[in-house]
Amino acid sequence: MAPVKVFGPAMSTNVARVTLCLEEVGAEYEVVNIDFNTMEHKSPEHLARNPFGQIPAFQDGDLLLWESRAISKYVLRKYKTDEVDLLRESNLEEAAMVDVWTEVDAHTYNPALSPIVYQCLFNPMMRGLPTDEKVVAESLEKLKKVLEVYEARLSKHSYLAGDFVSFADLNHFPYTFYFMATPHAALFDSYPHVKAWWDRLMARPAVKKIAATMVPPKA
Ligand SMILES: N[C@@H](CCC(=O)N[C@@H](CS)C(=O)NCC(=O)O)C(=O)O
Repeated sequence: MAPVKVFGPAMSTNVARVTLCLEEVGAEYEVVNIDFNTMEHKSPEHLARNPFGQIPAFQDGDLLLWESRAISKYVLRKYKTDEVDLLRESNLEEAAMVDVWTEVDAHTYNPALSPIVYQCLFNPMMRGLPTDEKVVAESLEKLKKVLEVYEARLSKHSYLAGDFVSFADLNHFPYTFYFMATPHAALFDSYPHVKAWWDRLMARPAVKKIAATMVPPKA
């Protein structure tokens, strides 16, 4: 059977979310680069894959999907085994906790952390824009409050949804990976349980493999 295809640059955070899930389940896949410089993401071919002209897009035979979290969940359901079950859908309560912390990543953690990544890394290194230190300072204050909640949670459980690694943890990988390349990475040292959780995630073979494809621009 032809491998599934992920469309988009491998270093993109939303692409990395999908490829990490594919690695975790051991699926065969191909990453097809989409060139933003030539506006390939707005080409008719790509708009047929994602009508919003964004990456990632995903193809499995006749099935075309977009939205990185929806694609990832498709992957985790399709390739689920007794050994690799990252959504925990056979257990109502565990699945609900996976959903809770997946939502926390999307709506609370990421909005606090990602502006720091944009200001310290993506804007200066990829767009030639200066770092807005006011945005960074405000975001750091927001992030500290979020990390206090994470510290309390992770002092009771080894992973966010419970004592098992899940999609909720994996979702945190792409932006946190880039955050660790900013001058503010040491912030995590103040939250020992969060730091230990992050180190556990980074030690996963699938995470190491995807991290190697991301290569953060030097701050
Ligand atoms: N919610 C979407 C966000 C996708 C997204 O924002 N992709 C960006 C790159 S990371 C993009 O394609 N930007 C180009 C554009 O919006 O025109 C997902 O998770 O897949």
